[in-house]
Amino acid sequence: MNALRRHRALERIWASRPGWRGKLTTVNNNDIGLMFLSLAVTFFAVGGILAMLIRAQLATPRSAFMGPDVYNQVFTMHGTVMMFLFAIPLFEGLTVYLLPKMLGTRDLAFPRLSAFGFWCYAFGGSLLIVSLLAGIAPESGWFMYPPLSSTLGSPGINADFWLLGITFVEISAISASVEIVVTVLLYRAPGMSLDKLPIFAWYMLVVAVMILTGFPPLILGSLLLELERAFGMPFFQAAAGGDSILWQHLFWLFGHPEVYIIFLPAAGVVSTVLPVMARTTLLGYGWIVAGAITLGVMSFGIWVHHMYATGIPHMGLAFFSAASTLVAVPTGVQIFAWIGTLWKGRPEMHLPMLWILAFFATFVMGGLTGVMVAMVPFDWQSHDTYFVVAHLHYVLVGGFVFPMLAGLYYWLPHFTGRQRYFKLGKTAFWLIVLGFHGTFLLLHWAGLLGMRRRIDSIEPGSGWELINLLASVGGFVMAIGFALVLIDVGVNVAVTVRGRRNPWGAGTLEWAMPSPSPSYNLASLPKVHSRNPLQDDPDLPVRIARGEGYLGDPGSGLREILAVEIASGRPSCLVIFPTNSALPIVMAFVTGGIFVGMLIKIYWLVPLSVLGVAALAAWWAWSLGNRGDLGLQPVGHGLVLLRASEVARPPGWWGSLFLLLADGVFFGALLFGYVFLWTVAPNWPPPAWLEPGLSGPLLALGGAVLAFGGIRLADRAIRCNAGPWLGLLLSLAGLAALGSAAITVLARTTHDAHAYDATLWVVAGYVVFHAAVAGLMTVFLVLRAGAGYLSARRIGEARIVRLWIDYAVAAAVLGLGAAWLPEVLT
Ligand SMILES: [Cu+2]
Repeated sequence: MNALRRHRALERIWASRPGWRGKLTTVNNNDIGLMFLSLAVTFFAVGGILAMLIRAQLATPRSAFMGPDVYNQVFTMHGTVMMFLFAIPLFEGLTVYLLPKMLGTRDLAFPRLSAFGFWCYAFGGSLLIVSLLAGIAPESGWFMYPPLSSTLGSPGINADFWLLGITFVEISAISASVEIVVTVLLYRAPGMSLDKLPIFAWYMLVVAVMILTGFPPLILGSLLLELERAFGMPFFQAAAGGDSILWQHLFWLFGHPEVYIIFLPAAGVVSTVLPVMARTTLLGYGWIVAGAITLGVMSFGIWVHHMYATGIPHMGLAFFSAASTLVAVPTGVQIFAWIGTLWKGRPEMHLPMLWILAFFATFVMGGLTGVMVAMVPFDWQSHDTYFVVAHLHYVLVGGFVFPMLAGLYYWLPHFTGRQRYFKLGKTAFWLIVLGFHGTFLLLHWAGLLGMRRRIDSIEPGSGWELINLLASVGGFVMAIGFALVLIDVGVNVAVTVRGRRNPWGAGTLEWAMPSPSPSYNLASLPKVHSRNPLQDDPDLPVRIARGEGYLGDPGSGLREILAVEIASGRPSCLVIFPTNSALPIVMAFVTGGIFVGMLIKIYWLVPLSVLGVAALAAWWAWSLGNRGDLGLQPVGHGLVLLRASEVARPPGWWGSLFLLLADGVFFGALLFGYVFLWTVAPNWPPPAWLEPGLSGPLLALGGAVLAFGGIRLADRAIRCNAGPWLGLLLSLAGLAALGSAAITVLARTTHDAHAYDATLWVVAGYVVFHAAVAGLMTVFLVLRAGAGYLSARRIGEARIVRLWIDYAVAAAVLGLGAAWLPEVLT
């Protein structure tokens, strides 16, 4: 078979349906990546317009351009759109598009989950835009502190849009992260051991794990605040045993790691682009990986530096101040490695290189003001002033937007396969960089002169007028620059001539395919021997296209892909990917019912939508797997492998594991909140502790033993090719008992009397929910066993269900134990 016929055959297997309808049913990483990127850029434009409105309002003293109500919505939405609807989705889009290519594989793990994530983002984001257009947008600032965001400070529907819309969007961040982790761990070109990973993939792995551990506290916080607003459960009301500071903890437990979640993908772009621009290899690969991991871990220990002004004990202040300054060390390691790379190479001043230099200058300045605000006495002076606003824009624009522009111009030839001739890029570069510093360098001084953030007008005679006028001019210059970038890229996509395949002479595998890339990415999977396969073997693209790698024979008509062993990169099994489907968009739409039901207070829609999602998920999962043992399959070069459905730990098991990691962090944050209120909140202890009684603990204990033991009995039966019915039945009974034990807790408390009762409601509700999920999965397993999908070899599904049952048992023991503990102790 020649290269062209192979290309046509693979396109038939992997391509999306033509036209816009194809976009609704696509599960292909190229389409979904581009959809993510275009939507994120659209939101960037929205956020940018909002920024221009802010600068227009503040350009002159006592401006009548906007009233305070509108202004509150505008600055809240500017921050919200930029952080949640632009920065994170842009990173997701870039990763969905590039990661499989760089890893030398054909698609991202769980393609339908990618599509589901995208539609959740699109629907959730639109919800927020609707609120903006209707003039009922969130107005409490992008970090939504109660009581300003509770019914007291924001009685309308505004804050609900934020809490529900952002949580909806965050489903896409969680699902993208699960995919990214599993892709980096399992889906790579054969031979790509962990020490040969492209540096970009290391960064993405760290970021994805950070999202899985950093986003759940915010999802919890949003849920609690929404429950307080909708049902009067007083988590954040001091009079009823709540504490508004709890929100700040939950928010910044997310919010500080978020800063690094935004910075690290950009650092990944810099580490990828810089060596190519300097015509050399990256200096200190191991050090950079260690630096990124350290930064990821440390970022979870410093959230309190956003809360110095809330009356934290002095010991705590000293600890968090020291920890915050320490973060400069792993960041410094990366910066020195980059400088060293420049030093040993011969840098060429192409546009991506210019943007990296702008990043260096800006980000280092933002880092230094970061060390300043890490100091408690200085922070007390500058807290909530424009100094902090300027600092965060240096870090986020300098540390994210500039590197992403480097990445845009670096990968543009790959995205479009065309040559640039309309060279607006350099003009845009100077407008953006000068405009940016013109705006935000000056605003540091406004902050030091006492200008508070979020004020809707400045007074004549305050001494801030000239600074603000110049800052507004700078802001508009920057906006013109961004408009030029958009025009430049648009022209490049539309009219120019075809370019060379690898114009920069890069060594990573995304340049080993035609550009723009075909739907299947690689016609065959190469064997990898180093970090820069293309530099070792310039003929690699031709040999890949000729089908000389693995899976070069498209004869099966299926979407075939190889999974590898995590550390060594040796091929471990053959995975068949699902084809185009409308299921993801339908499921995202039904998921939307949960949020819209809460938003417009049609509460019956919520459980109905949850049931709908469960039914769709079951339908989704039913289509996987096979009814008979297929045995070893040839994948090329004489290698034979089992199908993923016939190994004990299929990719779905790993996906469940990392999803449960996020779930566990959510639950951990909930227990943290419980302990926090218990020890810190005024108006504790509550009027009475919950009495365990006898029936609840007995049910829980028996349930835990039955559920845990039952699934193991079933597992053994499946391995012996016997019927798993008894074990599954015992497991089901056990899960029912666990759920009932949690219901006894609900029955003994009233949800809105005290923050204590409200917390118990959420804890018990969490236990009931997980017992129900594990129970439904067990029923699913019963049906699958009956239909012949399980065998001694096809045990993977049972192992996935076992994971969820074990988690439900652990959550029940911990949660119910925490509910009954205080009464036992007193
Ligand atoms: Cu921070």
